[in-house]
Amino acid sequence: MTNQPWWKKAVVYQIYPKSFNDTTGNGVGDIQGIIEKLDYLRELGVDVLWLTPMYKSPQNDNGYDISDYYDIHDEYGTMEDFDRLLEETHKRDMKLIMDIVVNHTSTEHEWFKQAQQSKDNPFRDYYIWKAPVDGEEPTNWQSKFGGNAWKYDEETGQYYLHLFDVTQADLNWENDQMRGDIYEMMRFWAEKGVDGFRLDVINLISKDQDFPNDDGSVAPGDGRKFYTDGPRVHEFMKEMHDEVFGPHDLMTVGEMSSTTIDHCIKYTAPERNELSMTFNFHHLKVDYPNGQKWTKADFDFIELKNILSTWQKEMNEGGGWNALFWCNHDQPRVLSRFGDDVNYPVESAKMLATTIHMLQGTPYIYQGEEFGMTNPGFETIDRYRDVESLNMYKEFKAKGYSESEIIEILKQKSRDNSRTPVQWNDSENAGFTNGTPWIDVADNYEEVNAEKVMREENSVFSFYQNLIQLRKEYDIITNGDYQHVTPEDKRVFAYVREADGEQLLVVNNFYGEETEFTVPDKVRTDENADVLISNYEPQELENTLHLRPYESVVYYIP
Ligand code: TEU
Repeated sequence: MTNQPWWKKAVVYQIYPKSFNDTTGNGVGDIQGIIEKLDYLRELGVDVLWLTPMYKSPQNDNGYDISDYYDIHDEYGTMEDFDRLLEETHKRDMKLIMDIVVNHTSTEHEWFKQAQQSKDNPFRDYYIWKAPVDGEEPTNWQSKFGGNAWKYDEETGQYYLHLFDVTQADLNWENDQMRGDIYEMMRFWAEKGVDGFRLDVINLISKDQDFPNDDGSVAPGDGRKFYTDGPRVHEFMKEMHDEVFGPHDLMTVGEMSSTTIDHCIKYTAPERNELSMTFNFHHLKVDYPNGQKWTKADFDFIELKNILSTWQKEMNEGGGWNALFWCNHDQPRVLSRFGDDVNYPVESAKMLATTIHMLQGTPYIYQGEEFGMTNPGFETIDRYRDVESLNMYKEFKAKGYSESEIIEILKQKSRDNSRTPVQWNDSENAGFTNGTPWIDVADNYEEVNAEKVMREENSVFSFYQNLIQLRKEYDIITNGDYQHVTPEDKRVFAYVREADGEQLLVVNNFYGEETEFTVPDKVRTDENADVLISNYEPQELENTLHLRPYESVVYYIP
């Protein structure tokens, strides 16, 4: 394939610096710690590293609350360290993308401090301020972290909007000068040589300027329809592209909260000049019964397959491009969520990896996923750290839930699940730190750690290496059409990819019981089929396949 952007065949690795590798002993990961692990990442075979925010920040939301876009947070190191990280990454033929948070800043950002001083301060209009309505909040919109999304400022008698934490004030994208300052900041990083950006909740930046109350048709005070994929969002994305991404030839991935396929096609269709690709979360809400995250629930397997399949098909038809992922720093560990981390940790980790890596799009691996990290199962509230978990705990206590009911939910759903330190080896604190880690290491680090896994044959790590290489070798993984062939099957998720007369059959048993799979007629079983990868001793392609627990197998039919 000529003229194809390089990132269509790339695999990205997400680093959550706070939990990655600590070299100073302060219990928090740092830039030097990332540099130490670059050879490991090179060995895995990933092309791009995405770093979650490392800018100066009071860390109320672990760096998604930025107080200075032009500086590095002290605990992580200095700008010189960052420059060296960039250089060392490039030396190893990998690229580096930064996380850019421009829906909001920390209330400790200089702009907000200025804005708070008076109604006529030149920075006032960089944020969204409203007078009280009947002595109360201007709208009933809820913050994503709980409570009303407006905070009253005593000094100036108005409310400011915060869709997330009260210390994360939403920026006013209607303000031209603010937008200009943001683009200038992005150019600062691009000129340093970073290869792209992951853009935090970028589809929330354009708000309905009428600021209506929500009628509660989805959930009380939901509010999302007034700012999700809002009125001017595509105009802003195009502007950002023309001002920054285009001239610097950047790879960009937008994090899209509660978005639609139509919008994601618009964000990513090349001729529209907005973004390279988008993350959406619909497939990660299949264990949110009635849209409720905070309930302990099994996942809906049929729903999971159908959502992934619809996105595959329609994004392809519309000329859009998906970012593929199971996990990030906001999600529980996928092995604990959709696999079996007790009885079949290795088989199910590999099966899940195959499922996502054989789809069309750009795959993302979240730190530790490549050797099978799990949820830590923290049993007491003092082990949880995330602002969202702690707010939920308070809210549910007030609603009358018992301690154990709340813990059971947090154990399954909390964002802390994926934020425990990376388990490098079986020494104290899993080799993450010589000090006291900011969040506890999961208890299973002696059985599950990178060093141990890398010594084993047929490990989860080597399986990921193989999947990454297959994407490089077989164009069909990048370009093939997609067809889901098991919409009703209660155990199997199988799909067929096709391009230029070639076929790829991807078969995954999502359960711990044996099952049978009848190969659909369209798949040419009479031809010589190669097994590209499997998590068991490979079986030949027959009309009926007997699948072992969590068995996963990919056939290539030339
Ligand atoms: O997350 C956006 C977001 O809406 C979520 O994934 C959110 O964490 C989830 O709905 C809560 O259940 C991004 C970042 O990835 C996240 O870490 C930040 O906290 C958030 O934006 C605010 O910047």
